[in-house]
Amino acid sequence: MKTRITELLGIEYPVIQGGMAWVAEYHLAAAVSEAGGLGLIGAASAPPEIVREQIREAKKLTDKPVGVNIMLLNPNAEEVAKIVVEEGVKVVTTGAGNPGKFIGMWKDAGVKVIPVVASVAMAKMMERAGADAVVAEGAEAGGHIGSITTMALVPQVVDAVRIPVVAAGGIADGRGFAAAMMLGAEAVQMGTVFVTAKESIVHSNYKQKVIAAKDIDSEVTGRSTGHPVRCIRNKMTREYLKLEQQGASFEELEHLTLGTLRKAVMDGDVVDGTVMAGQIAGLVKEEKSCGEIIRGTVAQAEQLLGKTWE
Ligand code: TUI
Repeated sequence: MKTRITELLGIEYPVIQGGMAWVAEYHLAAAVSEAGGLGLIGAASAPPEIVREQIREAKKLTDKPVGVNIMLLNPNAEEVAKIVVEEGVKVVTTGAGNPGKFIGMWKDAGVKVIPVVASVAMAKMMERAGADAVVAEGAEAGGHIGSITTMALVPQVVDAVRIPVVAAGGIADGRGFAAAMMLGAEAVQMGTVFVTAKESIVHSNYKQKVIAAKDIDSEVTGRSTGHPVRCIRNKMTREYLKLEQQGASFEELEHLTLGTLRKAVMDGDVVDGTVMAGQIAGLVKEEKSCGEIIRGTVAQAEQLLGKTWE
């Protein structure tokens, strides 16, 4: 299955795993890459030296390319940006901001650059800055999101840039994959479904929360702070939204969520923790291996599309 993305990245299937904070560590990333997709280590807010270790551990598990996602709200983003070059990482994706100031350094080092964008304007800006592709992520996605849906965003980004576009947000099977291809995407990025992967180290309480979620079980917190985050409804989101409605300050709201994603992912506290997941969680019904997820998605899409993207 060839697209400009499989060619660019040297991967078998046009499937990228989201660079999810705490979730996207080296076991998951290596398993996705081994299965023929592109696995990503999510640097999130991890200390830079931990990211270096993660990259080295992933390389012990697979010879295939594993990328790194750099979360640009992280005050250490610049240091992480340099570490990916030092460690010979072949592809970087970015989220939650404008990676413009790092793109030159990465291109000089031969690193492929794929910023995640949530608008046409940002996609065009990234193309001008030298990005190799963009991920157009719709507001169905989990975690930090923009405001436009995948269905509306992807074709508009496809028409606005010449570089290949990866669709993200609301995709968890071959139907979503096929739909993304019909919108003009050349690969998909999936997050939520990989949270529940057998190779994912996420606490089983978190996986079960995603598996049990229905279509309407996510909320968006932080709209008032400028950092909207989609997560599954629980005691934490109820408290957050109540405070937000009462006009709580940015600091108060930040304080409430500090360390709560870690608490859910690592300790399995899905009551007071933050359980980030996309709206497609309702479609995710069981734990599968990364290979089963990727091959199942691609096989279903192939049947639906009759390989029309070749
Ligand atoms: O980055 C993500 N998803 C994330 S990051 C994250 S960690 C976090 N936790 C709490 C609060 C905030 C972040 C959890 N999930 N997805 C990619 C993405 N990027 N979605 C939207 C954007 C985006 C938004 C604005 C990209 C660029 C942008 O540009 C604004 C600017 O700087 O001009």
